[in-house]
This record gives sequence, structure tokens and C-alpha cells, in this order.
Amino acid sequence: PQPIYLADYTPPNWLVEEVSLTFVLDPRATRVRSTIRFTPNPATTSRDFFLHGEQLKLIRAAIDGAGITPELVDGGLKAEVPGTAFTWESEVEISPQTNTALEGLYMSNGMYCTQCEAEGFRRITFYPDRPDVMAPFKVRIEGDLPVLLSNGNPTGSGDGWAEWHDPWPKPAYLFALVAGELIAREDSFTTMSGKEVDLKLWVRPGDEGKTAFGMEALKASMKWDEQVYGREYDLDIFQIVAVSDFNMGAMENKGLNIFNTSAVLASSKTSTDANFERIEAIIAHEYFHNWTGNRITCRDWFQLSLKEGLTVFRDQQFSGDMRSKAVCRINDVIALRGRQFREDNGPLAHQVQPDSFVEINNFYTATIYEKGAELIGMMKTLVGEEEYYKALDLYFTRHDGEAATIEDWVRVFEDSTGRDLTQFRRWYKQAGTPRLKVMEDFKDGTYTLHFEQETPPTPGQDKKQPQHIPIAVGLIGPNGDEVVPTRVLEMTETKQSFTFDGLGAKPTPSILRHFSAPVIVQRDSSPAERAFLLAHDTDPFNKWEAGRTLAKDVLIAMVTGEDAPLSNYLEALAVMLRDDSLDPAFRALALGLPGQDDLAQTLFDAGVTPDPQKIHRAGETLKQATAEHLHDLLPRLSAEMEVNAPFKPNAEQAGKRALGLELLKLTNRMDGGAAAQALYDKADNMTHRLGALGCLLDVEKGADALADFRSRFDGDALVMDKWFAMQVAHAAPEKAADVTATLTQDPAFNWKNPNRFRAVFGALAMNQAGFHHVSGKAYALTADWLIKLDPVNHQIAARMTTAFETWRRYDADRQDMITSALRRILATDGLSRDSQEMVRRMLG
Ligand code: HT7
Ligand code: ZN
Repeated sequence: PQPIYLADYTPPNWLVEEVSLTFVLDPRATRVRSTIRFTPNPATTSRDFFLHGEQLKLIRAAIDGAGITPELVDGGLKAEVPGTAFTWESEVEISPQTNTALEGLYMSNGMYCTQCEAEGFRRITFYPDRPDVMAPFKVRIEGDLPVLLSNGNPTGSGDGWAEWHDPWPKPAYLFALVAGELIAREDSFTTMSGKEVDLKLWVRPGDEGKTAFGMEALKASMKWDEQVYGREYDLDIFQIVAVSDFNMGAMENKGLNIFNTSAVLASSKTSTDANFERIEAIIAHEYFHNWTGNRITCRDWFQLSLKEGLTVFRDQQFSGDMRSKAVCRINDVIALRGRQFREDNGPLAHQVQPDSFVEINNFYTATIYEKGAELIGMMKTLVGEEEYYKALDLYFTRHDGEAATIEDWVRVFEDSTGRDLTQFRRWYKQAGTPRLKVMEDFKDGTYTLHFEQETPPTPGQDKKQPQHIPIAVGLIGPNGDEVVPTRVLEMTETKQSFTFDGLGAKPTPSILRHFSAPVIVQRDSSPAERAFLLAHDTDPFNKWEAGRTLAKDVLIAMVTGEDAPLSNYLEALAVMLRDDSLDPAFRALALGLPGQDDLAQTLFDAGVTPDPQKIHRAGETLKQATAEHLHDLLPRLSAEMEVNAPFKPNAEQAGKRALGLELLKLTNRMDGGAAAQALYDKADNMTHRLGALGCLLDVEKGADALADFRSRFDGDALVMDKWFAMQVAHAAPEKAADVTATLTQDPAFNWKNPNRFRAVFGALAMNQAGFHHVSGKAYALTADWLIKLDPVNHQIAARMTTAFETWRRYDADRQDMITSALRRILATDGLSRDSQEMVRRMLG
């Protein structure tokens, strides 16, 4: 497969003035008739005419009413067209029933639905399927189904038909159609200018009881976007549809968002607090796309982070406002380090704005999304709160209705604030996570911080230039008082020093507060200093970071056989846990240990080949030591975390449940599962039920609870996903592959469903010690199943090959086993372009 290059971008020869589509629905032979008014693009001189189209049976085509026979070519068709505006008509036949790839028009659970981003519309009809071609759409749907939906406002309906009109010009990737037997939760929202918007959340009959939370989250998002960004909704109706077979979380189609059931359906009995939080964030994310993605879209897919980075940043701001800012930020950084740093440190590292790709579906990555969001956050830090919102106002007025670029975005900031962001642009073009070395000295009341930055080579980019890094720093005096409040230092050179005068004594620095840049800080500091910061830092992120770094030091020392600062860690932890001025959610996070993947990367960076088994054992040893050290504290603290009120999925209750469950994990090591069994038996919500089940599985006493869980939730696919995932996640390293293999034989292992496949194989990849067990069984099993999945759903298969992306860190035996698994995948006949690209990039 040939790569596509950003440098080759040319504007479209033809623009679309208006599109009319008629769908006559049939599971295996849906007819799609299109009437498209094309006008020549004054920005180009060529009038060559090409329409994308894949897996379409062309029935007829006409130009200005006269039938033609276009030339069918790879990926679409070509035709002779007039030199001036003309009307294109076509009729094609497609088969939604046999569309297992879940892109284009497909069927899920008896309903028709679509997924057009990035390039799915070309599987629906012939069209210029590129985001810089924007047009208003009229849609007529004919089908013997009670609910027939498309984008925009309804303009008419009758028995077996419905018509929709979306007046806002949009690219084809935002098109949506849904048809089926569905029930709506209805509500309304009055916008800031007094316009009444109908809200409908459509689900399959039986799921109505899981829609209240999603609807509230939607209304909160609409309000927030008005209050914070001044953005008002722009149609008469906003609809969400829940679909059980969906490749990603959700999709922001104009006025008709389509959601994976896992990203919208929620109830206390079936959803954990983490599920509620994720749902709230995804609903906000998709809604926010209405402005950052839909009204202003991307010129081409190289600009993907323009909409995704900004929209993730906006949803993170929203979650911070709805819940605890500090806890949300810590969770965002945990996710960034777990997914994006991992990507950036391996063979799949790429720029936030790539120069080339083979398959765009492979670029919906943590780098485009989460690192993209960090870049927005850094820009906000650099220009300040007020200037940020001024720049955003300019962005919305200047580019509304356009297909814009990342360059447009940066220029808006320059024009609005007067700052020169030339060097900052490097963040978009240079892959890899910068390492920031920190040294210090103190003399005559002057404290100096010396920084050195270096970004390691990444595929195709050997030499890196210095980045413009905002480093938020505060200084703490020896008595624990903050002597210099947060100041943002702007580092632009490879080496740079910053001084602080007039200090009475050497302070302790709190560096990279709020995680002000996506970098890895490297600083030798004593366990005592880390414990001091854990106790005194006023920046909640760095307070947590101090504890996390201390835990990491202990674990690394345990793995490498050095002296571990165990008592510093345990004492600091106990003080922090007893501090009831601290949010329980924060304390729960402080109790969590760094991920095994993070430790493996840290060891690798330090020149040590990581042994996943040793890392796992170190974690177990530390957890056991923690349980023993905190033994006396556990009963009282656990009792304080009981929630004596009806379940609410809010931050306050969720925080208590989170800390309660962290404490239960420790108690579990001492009582052999007794408290966990008691909690399982009385659980009235999924957070407790699942937390207790996890503990029981950890001590191998989960059989009864697993059977009970299954009998309670057998008919609920989303909960059964948890049943599958838990068994793999909690399997001992030597058993993980066998447990997974057994589960794949379960009649409920509906592997063509992305949620179910991910539940099992995603959990296996995350069970680091199990996945990397020396037997190599997990590698082979994963490869077998990816080979089986690829012809059915290439997007999911390709995405899940990332389980192997860290292979270069490991010893020769593991490297051999992983690379032979990858080569076996690559040698598969008919392997998709998506998987080919991923495996080739991984093998290098
Ligand atoms: N913009 C949406 C991306 C998406 C997607 C991409 C490829 C294949 C399937 C997909 N489903 C949704 C999701 C979002 O970022 O909001
Ligand atoms: Zn998005």
C-alpha cells in the first residue's frame, strides 16, 4: 500500500453546492440514489472529475439528466463532465447486512446505522469523500421501520418514510443515518439566545432505564459550552443513538451523534463510577465537536488533531469543572503516560501532525488526541487564560464554516496575542517525548534551576531540535511554606537556567506543576525530599507526583536489587492517608502504584532490560508491605469511606468508593477475601460489585461470585463484557493466556462485537506480566485471533496489534517470540491495509 503525503495536498477541483440522498433500505440490497450539484472550484484550474466509491454496485449514473457510463477505477470512478456547474445523479446498491467492518452503512442488532469518519461515506455512494468538500444535505429514508433518522432538522415523515435537512455545510464524514426499532428519552434545552432545542436519546427497547445520566450530561455540556466558550447549538434538534456494534466510543455526526452503547448507557446496577465518568466525558466530547470539528472542520486528515486535540482539551476542562480539577488532571496524565508516552517511545511514534500515512484509521491515536490536547493546554499556559479565550473567539469567527488547518489554528493565536509561536510549531511536527533533566544550585540567597532538554530519536526523525516548554515551578521553604508561588518558566534552548533571588534558605523545587508540558522529568532527588513534597506541595498534581515517584523509586530498586526507600514511602503514605482534608479520590490515586508498563519503560530508559515477571513481583511485594504497614489504619479508614446515602454517580461519592476499594485491596491481602465477599454480597452498585469481584479473583476465591455475576447479568452485553475482562485482568501471569483461551470458547464470546473482543484481548494486553509471560502463549494467542479478526473488522484488528508495540524493550527470547507473531500476521493472505501498515511500522 502506498502512503499519502501532506505535501501532496491539492484543493478539490469540484465543490458541492447541495446533496440530496434517497435511501431505500434493505438488509442486503439497500438502494442509494444521489443528486449532487457540483460547481467548479475557482481555486483550481483542472476540471478532472473523480468520485470516491468502494464496495458499491453502480446501477445507473447521469449528468444533467443524461445517462452516462463512468470509468470505474480503483477506489472510485472518473467521468467526463462539463466545464461549468452540473448535476450528478447516481443509484448504487449496498449490503448493510454483510458489512462486518462497521464502516459505511451497516446493521447492528437489527438496526441500520452508519460510521463515516474517516472514509466510510465512500461505501455508501460515489462522492468526493474528503473533509474539505462541505455541503448541505437533504435526506429521504424509505424503510419499513418505525424510526428513520438522519442529520439536521426533520422536514417530513409518513408511514415508512422520513425526510431530513441539514442546512449547515458539512463534509461527508459527518453524515449519519439510523433506522430501526428504537425508543427515545426526550428532553429539551433552551439556548442562551432563547431557542428551544429538542433532545432525543435513542436506545433499543429495554435500555430506556439507562438513559437519564446521558441526557443530564448532554444538557450540562450544552450549558458549559455556552458559558465557557460562548458556543450555542445551531439546529432545532440534537439526537444521540446508542449502538451495540461500534468501532470506537462515539461519533459526532452533525445533530445525530452515534454512540457505542458502552459510551452512553448507564445505571448504578450496571455501570461503575469510572463508566459514569467516561460517559459524561464522551457525551461532552462529541457535543463539543459541533463547533470544534463540525462548524470548523479539518482541511484533510493530516489536520486531525485540529479537531481532536482541541476537543479532548475541551472535554478535559469540562470534566475538571464537573468533578475535581486535581483528580481529573492526575487521571488525564496517568492516561497520557500509559498510552501516549508508550506510543511515543516505540516504533509507532508519530507527529501530532503527521507528514504521511497509509491508512488514516491507524492515526486515531493517543498522540493525535491526548498529546494534541496537551499542546492546546501548553498554548493556554503560555498566553494566559484571558488571551486564550480571546484567541478562541477569533478562531471561531475567522474559520466558521471552513475546513481549516493546524497552521490556521497557530496563526490565530499569533494574530490574537501578538506572540511568535514559530518554535512552538515544533510540537506538532516533532515526534517523541522530551526528557527534561533538572539540576540545581543555591548560593547567597540565589537559587538556580538548570534544565537540559533532549528528545530521543523516533522513526524517520533522528535529530531533534529544542522545544518551547512551559515549565510551571513553585518553591517550598524548609518549614513547608511556599516561598515562591507558581511561575511559568519558558524554556526554548537545549540548556537553560533560571534564577530565584532573595531566598533565606535552599528551597525544595516543585517542578512541572499541573504537568505543564508532556515531558519526562529526570531529576535525582532523595526519598526524603519526595516525602517532603508529598506532605507540603500546594500543587495537587505535584503532591501526587511526589508520592508516585517515591513508589516508582521503591519498585525500581526492588527490581534491580538495590536498597529500596521503603520506609520513606510507607510513612509518607500513612500520613497522607490519615489527612482527611484531602479528597478521598486524591488519596485513592495516591495509593495506586505506577503501571507495570511505565516501570518497564523507565528501566529500559536506564539501560536495564525489563523483566515483566520481576516487575510484577515487585508490585506484589510492595502492596503486601503496604497492607501490613497500614494494617491498623484500614478498619477505621474503610468505615469512613462508607456511603450512607442512595447511590449517586457524583465525584464525592465516587471518591469515597474509590478509596474504599483501594483499602479493600489491602485488607484483602490480610483476610483472604472475607471483606471482599461481604461487600460482594451486599453490593447495590456495580462499582462495589466489580471491585469486590476483582479482590476475590485476586485471592482465587472468585468462582461463586463469577457464577452469581453471570446469572445476574447474562442478558446485559455491557456487563458481560466486564465479566470477561475481569477474569483476564485478574488472572495470574502464568494463567492469563489459558484463561483467555478458555474464555474464547465461551458461547457468549461474540468475537465480532468490538466491545466483547476488546474486553478479552484488551484485558490480556493490559495484564502486562500475563501478556509477556515467558511461555509466549499470550503472544501466539493474540496473533491467532488478530489474524481471524482482520478480514471481519480490519480497524479493530489493526488497532489491537499495538499490544506488541513495546517489543524492542524486552530480552532476545521475548523479542523473537513477538516478532515471529508479528511476521505471522504480516504473512496472512489478504491482510488488510490497516494491519499491514501497523505491523510493518512495528517491525521497522
Ligand atoms: N471523531 C470520532 C472518530 C471515530 C472514528 C474514527 C475511525 C473509525 C471509527 C470511528 N468512530 C469514531 C470520534 C471522536 O473523536 O469523537
Ligand atoms: Zn473527537
